[in-house]
Amino acid sequence: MNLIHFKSLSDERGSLLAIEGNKDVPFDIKRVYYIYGTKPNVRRGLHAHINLRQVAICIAGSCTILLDDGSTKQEVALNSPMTGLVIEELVWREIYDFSEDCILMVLANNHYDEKDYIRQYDNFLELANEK
Ligand code: T46
Repeated sequence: MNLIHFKSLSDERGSLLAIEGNKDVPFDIKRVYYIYGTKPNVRRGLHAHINLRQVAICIAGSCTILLDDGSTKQEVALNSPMTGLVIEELVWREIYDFSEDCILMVLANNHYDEKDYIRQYDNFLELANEK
């Protein structure tokens, strides 16, 4: 699992954390989205991407992300705005245990493309095992 620890700039006023593409994350940032207001017991994700790199940061609250590369499954608890989880291509992801106040921000290296999604787990396993 690849975690990035961002540097927070704090003073008597509070904190500021800046993230720059190709410096603090290992790619150019082309898209930012965030997931919030998640209802209880919801599971999101349940797909992989053919060609997309992302970094997920829980900027408020907490959630859990399961990463599955086709041979190994890892669960990661995210609960700090200073920690980014790198999610590479061809990794199945599921997100759950959202706290009520969770805001999960995701930085992506590509624009949104529905054709990039692998939504069937069997298809994912085939592609992951070919890799
Ligand atoms: C991922 C996990 C962590 C857009 O129009 N633009 C976007 O950039 C995104 C990400 C989504 N959408 C639309 C597509 C759906 O109609 O927003 C709706 C909800 O997206 P989705 O069901 O894919 O959301 P999640 O939480 O299951 O997955 C998202 C990302 O799609 C995915 O890439 O890795 O968050």
